[in-house]
Amino acid sequence: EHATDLESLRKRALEALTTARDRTAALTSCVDDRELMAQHSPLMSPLVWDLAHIGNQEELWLLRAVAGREAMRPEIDSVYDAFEHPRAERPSLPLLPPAEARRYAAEVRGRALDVLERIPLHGTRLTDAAFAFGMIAQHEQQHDETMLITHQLRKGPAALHAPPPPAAPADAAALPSEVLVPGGPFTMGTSTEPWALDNERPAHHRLVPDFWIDTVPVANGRYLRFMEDGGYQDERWWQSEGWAQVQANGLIAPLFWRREGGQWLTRRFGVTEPVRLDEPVLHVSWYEADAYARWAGRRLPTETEWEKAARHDPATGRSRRYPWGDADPAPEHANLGQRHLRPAPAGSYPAGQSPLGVRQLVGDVWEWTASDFLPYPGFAAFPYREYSEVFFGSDYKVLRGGSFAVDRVACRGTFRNWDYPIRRQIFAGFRTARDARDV
Ligand code: AVJ
Ligand code: FE
Repeated sequence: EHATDLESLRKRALEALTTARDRTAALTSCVDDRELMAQHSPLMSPLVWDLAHIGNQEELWLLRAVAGREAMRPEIDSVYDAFEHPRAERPSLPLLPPAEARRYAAEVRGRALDVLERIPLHGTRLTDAAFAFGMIAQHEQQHDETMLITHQLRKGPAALHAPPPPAAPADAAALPSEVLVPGGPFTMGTSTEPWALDNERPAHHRLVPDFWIDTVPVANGRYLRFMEDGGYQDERWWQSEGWAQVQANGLIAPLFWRREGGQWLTRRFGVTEPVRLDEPVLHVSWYEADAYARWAGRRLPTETEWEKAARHDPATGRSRRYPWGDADPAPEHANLGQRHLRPAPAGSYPAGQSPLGVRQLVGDVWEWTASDFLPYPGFAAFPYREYSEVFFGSDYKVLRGGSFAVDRVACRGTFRNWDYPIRRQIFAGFRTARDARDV
């Protein structure tokens, strides 16, 4: 039965790698070569850098580390090393031109699938090898989300198209605004999920007091009330670095919003449209989320609270893989995988709700949490320090849940994302919480 597990891991790896490559191809074939080479924002790499970096990481881990092969093109390693060159610098590097980058990534993939097929199914090394394939599929999907952000920042007419998500279910308007999550012990993180990354490990116990959490992510309509109440003009709601960012940049609304003819418009992948009041707010910084919460008399949930709301099953006391249970994400559970290029209305996806009725924890928008990105007790860097360890500390805030741009291979109840609290171009929104001790 061990062999069967490994065989199914192999099948999953093949499927995850193929899904990722199809998405990479879609994101890099919808614009011309000039646009692939261009830098659309100093915050982002040229798309063609992401493309060859995806291939280079795959070569490093699957061909060189797992299979012990020689470097195919040792001279390009430094160009595609994210730590050697910050994003702003990447357009001036000697990048492989689009056709060559595609050829390189395809050649690496051909060899990697060969390795996947031949790798012995017995022996301890396989577990690490199987992890490496999952890690590389997740890595490619993470860059596919990064490339989608580049598309969102790009000027000019739409290059990407997708059908909208389904309308909100009938009960969305009648949902309670918040849900009480009972305090007590709960298991955070995982030691058993095969493709969980180092920062999600190990499973450990945490104790949280009772707290209330929003049933759905904060929607544009509610965020507009903060704006109309002078939220961006009132220093009381802001942490000092956030207030400085508001002042320095004249912020009055989420990124991509614009006021015209008495209404708020937003631009999404090249198309301008009115802001929808029932849609989760998107493209706000951690400081904006934090200021909104303070204005509302609430706060952001901690990362522990978020994970308890998403994974704790009060009936069994067990932590599950997803809010809906242990089953892999299906389209009825969550808005994932760039199937729709926008969040679904707040209150959507009743089939994906937690046992306590919290909705849209996974998919739609990344959710800012109150927490800094820190290691769990017992953390061990794997397979390399630069994946997570070098980012631990107070510079980064944790985001949870995954956006509409995330593939299911790179999202779990335990999955942790992180970014600088000033970032607004990422597909991030939030929900709020409050202590229950006074109630
Ligand atoms: C986990 C999304 C913060 O994009 O910097 C990609 C993922 N790590 N290549 C990032 C990642 C290496 C990472 N985030
Ligand atoms: Fe990377």
